[in-house]
Amino acid sequence: MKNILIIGSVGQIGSELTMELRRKYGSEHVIAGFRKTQPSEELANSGPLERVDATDVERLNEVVKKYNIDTIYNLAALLSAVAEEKPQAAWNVGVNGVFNVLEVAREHNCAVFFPSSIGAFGPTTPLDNTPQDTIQRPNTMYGVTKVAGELLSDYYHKRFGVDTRGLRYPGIISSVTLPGGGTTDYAVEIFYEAIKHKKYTCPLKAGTFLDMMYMPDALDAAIDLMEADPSKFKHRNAFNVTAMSFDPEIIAAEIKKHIPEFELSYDNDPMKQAIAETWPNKMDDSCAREEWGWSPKYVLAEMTKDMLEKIAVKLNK
Ligand code: AKB
Repeated sequence: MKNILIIGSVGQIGSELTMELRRKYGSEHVIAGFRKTQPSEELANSGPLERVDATDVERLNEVVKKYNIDTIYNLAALLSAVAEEKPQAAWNVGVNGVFNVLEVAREHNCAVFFPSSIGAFGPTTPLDNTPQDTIQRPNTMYGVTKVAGELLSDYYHKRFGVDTRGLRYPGIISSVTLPGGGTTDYAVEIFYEAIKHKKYTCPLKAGTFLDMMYMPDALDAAIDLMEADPSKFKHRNAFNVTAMSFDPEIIAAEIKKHIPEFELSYDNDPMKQAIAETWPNKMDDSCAREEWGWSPKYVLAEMTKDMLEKIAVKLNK
């Protein structure tokens, strides 16, 4: 039986992953770890909650021992734009926190999931069909922490046999919890503004292509990877995974099919634009497909329809 700890259970991915894991493994086996932000009622009422901070190794040890944890999903991180505002905090959570989690996992024999990102690539990476194994020289603090996390995860597996596994997530589009301070956030905000005001002002320029994925696929990717038979792995951490690639014009055109009056305008955010231009236009995720059967279910059309329906219900529109 799995006993799972989610660090960062109130974040964009954590809030939905915790509920999905509770459905799958039973609520009492999935501990929602949170730091400052109070968990939603749904999260709080559906299973155990613990205050855990990846940067506090003693507390981490205590919780892992208390619940006999065997699997840790470490989702704590500052997203790319916020990390540029607070580089020291981003390093502390994204590198020291990852190190603490791996140390605790080594001591207590836990498997660890680490979410890396398209942010682990940089200006010298091939932007089209970005290979699994390629140049990684990111020029953002977020990217630096993600590359460090990938390497630390590989190191702990090779050196100590810790069962580390991870993905390079693209921008995640979801309707439950808003992302906070990422470069790809526009692809979520556009849906709220389309429903509320039938228009959206985009911080990224037309022609800025980025990989994206709908939340149900992001959850499946994490859970399927953690359940996969490792005998087929040639890689282990940091699998490229993607589901779609679009620019602001393409997603706006898809929204217009449902809301014909929808209008897109631009007000460029130079920092987000500079970050986006160093990230892949589209990753090659064939290693994930071959080594553990990755296959996304949602492409642009289905994702857009589902998002518009869910956000309309959420906003009572
Ligand atoms: C961000 O934009 O910072 C994240 C990511 C792609 O890792 N959504």
